[in-house]
Amino acid sequence: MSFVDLRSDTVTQPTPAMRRAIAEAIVGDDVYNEDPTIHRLEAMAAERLGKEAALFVPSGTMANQVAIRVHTRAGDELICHDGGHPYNYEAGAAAMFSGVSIRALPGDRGFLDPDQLAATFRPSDPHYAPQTLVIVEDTSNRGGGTVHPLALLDRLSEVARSYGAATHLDGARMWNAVVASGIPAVRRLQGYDTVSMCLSKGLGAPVGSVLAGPRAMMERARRFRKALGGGMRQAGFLAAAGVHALEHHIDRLADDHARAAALGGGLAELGLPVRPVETNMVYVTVPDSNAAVEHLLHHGVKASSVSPTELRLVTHLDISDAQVQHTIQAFSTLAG
Ligand code: TLP
Repeated sequence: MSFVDLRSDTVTQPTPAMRRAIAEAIVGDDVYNEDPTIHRLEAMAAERLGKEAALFVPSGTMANQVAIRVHTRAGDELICHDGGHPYNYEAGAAAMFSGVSIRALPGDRGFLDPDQLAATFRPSDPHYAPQTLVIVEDTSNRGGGTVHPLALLDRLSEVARSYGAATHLDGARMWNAVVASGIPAVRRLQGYDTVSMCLSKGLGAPVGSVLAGPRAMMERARRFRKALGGGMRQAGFLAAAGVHALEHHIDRLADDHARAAALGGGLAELGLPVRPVETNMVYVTVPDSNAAVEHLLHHGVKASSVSPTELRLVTHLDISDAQVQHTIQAFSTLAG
């Protein structure tokens, strides 16, 4: 049975064209800094993100962790949303590798509140951990695939800077935010020192993320990437998929957004509470999420349970209009 897999946008298969790009990649040993395809990807990413330099890493988690290590010292505190990825889904790595604690703040739709952020900063005092880093996630995954308004993005980075903290944007799905908002990436990211961007989510590459920022910081980041085991030798095969993704799979994210909107609309028509759909994620409330996952599986649909009463469904490159309709159909028997 072939499933409609809506668990995440990480589940995509490389397209035939992407597979050709991978097969034909010219590669070299990247630990010697000699892989031309990685150099190409890093140059492209730096340019498109409006940063001086970029570094190819195996995962979004490593991109975030290398960024945290670059911006902080052991004993520091970083601030992020309480739904933020480093706080919830990175296996405690910020404590493990950087020795930092995390202060997690609540906020609607996955957004930090600038006033609350400002109020969170404490004076310099031997009692307090230095608060040296603020992480903003755009789109916000747990917030509902939500897109920060530009003024909020700018304001949050200004507040952080005014208290002397560095800023990192977890842009695992930043291209979804760019496409949904119509605001260029360089502008959206302007206030942030570093940015992580995933090639393996909506963009459809099998592996890989990029961290971008000031050149000197990226040179230090290269050392931390090595320390974490992320020096990958002839990884140009993976970077080739990333180059292909940046060239061909950004504009089409609008299709994923349209399909998520159609799916959300269809589920709402069935009477299920659905959070407003902003990008490629649909969060729907059900009476019992584990039972719903089982029911959907039985009808050929894979979904993620994110709480006892909520499911997450994510559209991506391998989801068609017909599969959206099939999914609504599968929910209709659940609702009935
Ligand atoms: N998110 C995954 C799960 O880990 C939850 C998903 O299916 O959404 N930042 C954000 C905002 C993410 O959503 C993710 C992955 C990451 C970082 C980490 O990326 P990877 O999986 O490449 O380490």
